[in-house]
Amino acid sequence: MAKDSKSILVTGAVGQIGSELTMALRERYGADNVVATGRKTEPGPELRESGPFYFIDVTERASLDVVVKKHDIDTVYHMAAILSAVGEKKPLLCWDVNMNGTINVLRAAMDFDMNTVIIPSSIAAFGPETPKENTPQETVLRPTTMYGVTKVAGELLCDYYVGRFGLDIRGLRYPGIISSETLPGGGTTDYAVEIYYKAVEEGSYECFVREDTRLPMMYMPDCIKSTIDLAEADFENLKHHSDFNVGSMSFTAKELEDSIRKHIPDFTCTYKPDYRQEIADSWPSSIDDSAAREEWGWEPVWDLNAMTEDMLKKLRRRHEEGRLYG
Ligand code: AKB
Repeated sequence: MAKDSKSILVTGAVGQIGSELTMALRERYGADNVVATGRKTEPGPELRESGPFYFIDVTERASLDVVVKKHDIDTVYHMAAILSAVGEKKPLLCWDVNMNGTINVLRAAMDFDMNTVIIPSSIAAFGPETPKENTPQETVLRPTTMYGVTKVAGELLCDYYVGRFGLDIRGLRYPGIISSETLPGGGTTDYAVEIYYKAVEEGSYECFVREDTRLPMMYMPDCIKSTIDLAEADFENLKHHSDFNVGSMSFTAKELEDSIRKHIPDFTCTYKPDYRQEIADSWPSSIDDSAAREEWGWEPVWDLNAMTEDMLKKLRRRHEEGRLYG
């Protein structure tokens, strides 16, 4: 993204990643230059009061255009999406929001001559036939979830827009994202966030995947860093565009439980897999992110133990202040 970029729009700004990304972008580019948007959920006071906020529906092009025109938007971070677990309950909604939302953002970017569009993908683009360990950048993309189908189609659509129309689009395949500010909504990797909240609140957690489930994960500060680093990379250096693998850490649910127990010795976790187990089993265990490292210098900072210490410190403070859930 051009460093002199003047007006940024974030869709899905009330969500788990969008809420922290918006605040990081406001800090970096100036609060008035970062327009936050959400569909229905009320933003918290920090998001609402620190800069412009609008309710829009990304599936309705007109509602997007109003804000783009009003703020002369030149960069979009398109974070609005239906995630994997809700996507399996409501596949048509998932298709509608993820595909029509994406094409609307791309068309607006063309029509309003924008500089840059960031559209995240996910490890959900992979499927059971993909190599599980150290999953390569270029590999089999045959997901078995609707969310995954929309992520593969979205990557292809974005790369098509880059090649056909010369639009500057960038995207990363996020692993499960763990954070302490806004709860995730409707993903398969949500257990890796919920476990911390329940550990602090109740000292126990019932996990919806098996204890040996190993998935790639990332702590929010690295997620924000990867997103902004990619957005600011020189376009000329990028051979890939919409589908960068980004790795950080991989651990089993049991290893996560053990890392929490180092700080809360009485913490107990039981395992009761539900329909999300099959989704988790279809995804990689670890990711080869050498393309991201080579093309834009990606390097994660956080590991499991450092993340656990930080998460528990933050959530304990919030719990003491009586606002664990915001
Ligand atoms: C989900 O679990 O659906 C998301 C993802 C890995 O994209 N967190």
